Amino acid sequence: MQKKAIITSALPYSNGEIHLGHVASTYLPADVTTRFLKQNGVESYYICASDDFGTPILIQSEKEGKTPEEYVAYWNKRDYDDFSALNIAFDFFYKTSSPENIEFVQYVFKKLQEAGHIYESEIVQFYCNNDKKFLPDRYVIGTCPYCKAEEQYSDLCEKCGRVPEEIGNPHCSLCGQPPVKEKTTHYFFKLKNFSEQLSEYLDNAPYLQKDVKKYVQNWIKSGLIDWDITRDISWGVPIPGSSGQVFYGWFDNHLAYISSTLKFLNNKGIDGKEFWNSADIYHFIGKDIVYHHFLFLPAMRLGIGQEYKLPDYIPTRGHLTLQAKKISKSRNWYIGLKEFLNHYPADYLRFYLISINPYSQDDINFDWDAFETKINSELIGNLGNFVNRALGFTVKSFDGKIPNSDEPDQLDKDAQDKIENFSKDVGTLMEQNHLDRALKKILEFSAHFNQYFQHKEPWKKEKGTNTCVFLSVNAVKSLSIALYPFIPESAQKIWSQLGMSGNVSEQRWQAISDITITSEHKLGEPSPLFAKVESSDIKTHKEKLGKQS
Ligand code: B3M
Ligand code: ZN
Repeated sequence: MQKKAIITSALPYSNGEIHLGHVASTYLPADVTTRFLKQNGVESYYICASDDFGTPILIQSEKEGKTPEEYVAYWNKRDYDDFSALNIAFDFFYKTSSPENIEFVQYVFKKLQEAGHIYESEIVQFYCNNDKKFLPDRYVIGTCPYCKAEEQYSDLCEKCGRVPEEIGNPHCSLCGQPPVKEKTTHYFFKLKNFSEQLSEYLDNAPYLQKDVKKYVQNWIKSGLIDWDITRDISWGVPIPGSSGQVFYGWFDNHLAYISSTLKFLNNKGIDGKEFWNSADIYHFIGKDIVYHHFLFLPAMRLGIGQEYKLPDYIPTRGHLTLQAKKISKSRNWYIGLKEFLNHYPADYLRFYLISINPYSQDDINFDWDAFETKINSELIGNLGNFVNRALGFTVKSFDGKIPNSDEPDQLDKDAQDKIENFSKDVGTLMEQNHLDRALKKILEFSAHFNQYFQHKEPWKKEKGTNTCVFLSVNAVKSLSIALYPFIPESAQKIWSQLGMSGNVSEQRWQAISDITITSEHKLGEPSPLFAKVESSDIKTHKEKLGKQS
């Protein structure tokens, strides 16, 4: 671990509400990781921004009778509010349409141009005579030339993840008519120039996932294509010296990782550039944007002489399906984050999504019944039960005052070992990005102490009761700190019920393994942490899916 870190997650388009699919792959893992790094004394900042530019946003704003500026301002705020309700704690949430980003994008373009990585070329662009407009990117649908999947966007095949050079059987996504071709002059970024350097970067980046590196290396081997970075639309970062054209959204959006960080840090009186270059850089993404983050983004940074360092970590996770079916907004097969949080606490969603989400590109599935079982049996039956039992018993039998421990027996010694090894056991997995396994370890710890409590039978008030209470209360303290990155609200509740001062967020990770609650410490007021998930509600939620609201 470096002493500093910048954490970003894929920038949400300002074009619709955040749903569970977004949260699972990027925002939540990034938030848990940032909280963990902060607990470890790493000066870490979680930076994000809304992705404001592009044709889809322009068209949608027109449909709604708003200016694009008004339209993206609405979604920027709405997304931020929804994320906050899930306790996604960005240090800064900005936007790709900020003056700072626009200036930075133009600066990067000029540097790339000076370095010879940009050229101009007349191209023929799809144009729809029916809709009277150029049809960039998503506006043309057809067959992927590589994997032959049909009905793919011309700028990204969602089946094989590649960017087609030329799509087969093209048709307009607005009206379905085959488009005609018109001439226009565009700038191109020489991605091809970077094949060797990119390959070397991947080979030498120790923390990038091996399997992702492998298939990205294969893409490089089979030949990269230069990127058309111009768009004939009005909503975007203006191309210097060109009238009316703007940059392609993927040219400008990832630069907002840097421009937003600079703005935030410089405002704090920190030299942003120096910080960036001496920090670990994390970009959390979903697997559909691997191409952009493993090739395009590093190539652009290489192209400006690594003025800003390349990512150390690009944690890439799979897609979320819902009840084993692909999420689709148009078919109402999705769950909005805001809607979900009207029914259940943020920590329920955080707990469930992290526990089913491995550090891999495997797709994961949100299942309402599995959610009910996880919450009721693991979060409540295991964790909630142990915390409530240990604290409740201490209050009832010792008036909330921790007793002095007496001579430990073997069970006590094992329990003490568990506490002493806990921070390392969980911490190692966290450092390796295995958040799901780390959470599992925490549950095992709690289950162990549930059994320990059961075997020691402190309610009999025999010899050994004091030690059992002493160690159990300390185990609750360890749990509170260990759970903080995952379920911060509940962790704070446990902290308060323990009668501890300050906030659990301020505790160092290492303190998990310190037995610091000593005799005479007085507990706070214990109360149940969680309410059960009811089967009847789950049934209602399931019935609602796929229906118009
Ligand atoms: N706005 C959303 C996506 O494709 C896109 C991410 C940009 S990250 C620089 O998932
Ligand atoms: Zn059309």
